[in-house]
Amino acid sequence: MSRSSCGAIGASTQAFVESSFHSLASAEAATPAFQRWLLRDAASLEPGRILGGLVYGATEGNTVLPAGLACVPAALLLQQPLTADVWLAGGPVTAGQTGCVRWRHDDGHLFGAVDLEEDGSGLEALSRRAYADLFACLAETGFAHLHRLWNYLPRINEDGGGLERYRQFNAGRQQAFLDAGQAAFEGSPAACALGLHRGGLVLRFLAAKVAPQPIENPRQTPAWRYPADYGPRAPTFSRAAVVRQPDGAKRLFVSGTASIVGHATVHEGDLHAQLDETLRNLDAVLAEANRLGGGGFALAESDAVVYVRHPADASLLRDRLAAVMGTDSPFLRHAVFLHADICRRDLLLEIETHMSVPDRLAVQAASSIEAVGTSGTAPTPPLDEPKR
Ligand code: 3EB
Repeated sequence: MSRSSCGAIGASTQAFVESSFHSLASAEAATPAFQRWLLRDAASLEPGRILGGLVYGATEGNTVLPAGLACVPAALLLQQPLTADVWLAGGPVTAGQTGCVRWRHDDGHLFGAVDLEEDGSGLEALSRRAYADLFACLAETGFAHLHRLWNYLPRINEDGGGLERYRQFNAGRQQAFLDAGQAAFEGSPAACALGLHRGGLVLRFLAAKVAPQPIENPRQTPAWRYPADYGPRAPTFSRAAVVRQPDGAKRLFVSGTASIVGHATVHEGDLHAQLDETLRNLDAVLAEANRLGGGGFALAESDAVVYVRHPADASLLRDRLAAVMGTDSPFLRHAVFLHADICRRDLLLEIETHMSVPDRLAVQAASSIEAVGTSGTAPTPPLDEPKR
């Protein structure tokens, strides 16, 4: 099992304290935040501010990434600049490696990355091994709860010797969850799974010490309950996860969402109708997250990734999203469009998104205990300034 270098996650086998934040101004609230940045701005952050994150459009070799950031090696569409979802550190960062998993954590969060080339053992075995190491990493570091997983693999819709490669991946992933005694069905983490045209098996993940609240979509069969028509083992993910942080932030991670109603693909071959159905699914999952998670999440204010099977479709998708969401909405200004295969042949696009909002209940509780204290205003998300 060889490792393809992709990203700058700490690679030592021994854990070590990488930074101590001695020069971090106290005015910069220590609230760890997951924010979307232009890579060129993220690259000017002080070393040590970054816990982890994803760089969309970066590939091994084309960019030197700041420590902690890992690439998503897909082509950016629509001439977009390199963009990153950056997890800022809330304190000193410790980095290490467990098996094939490179990881970094502060007190509250762990970001991990796996990049594996296929070695002839088959994608099912490779996926099972990658996830076994991922769970070993969580056990070793004490970050018990997976909040979000990004899964990327090449030729996702191709046959892998009697079984579609996505289905092989699903088999290995689910088995690893079962092997590790992790929730493989109800309560599984938010995730996405896409086929990229570069890289091997690529996993990125966020884990923490607090449990996420899993969210399902009332319009869709839970993926972990998909019938065997979609493969011998079901995919292992929930439609979304809400996370209440002790620091008073509330986060929503919405899994990859596509034109699926119940468990069936709808609007085969119709790009506009697939987008509209995807938006209905996103609205439904946001409504469910608001109902179960205390409210405050708005799709038009979230940071999305739009995966597009045929690059020529990207501008149509952007125009339609602009009409629905507003050209000046944060959604439109921040959305990243990537070239990727969706995990069902008949799907033309998939959208995932996330956002952070103040947790009103936690903020009220904190202010009733302590009327004084540091300014709790979170830094403005960096992409709100420049017009794109
Ligand atoms: C779907 O709804 C579309 O296998 O982790 C979306 C999100 C999809 C996550 C995964 C797959 C995954 O079934 C595909």
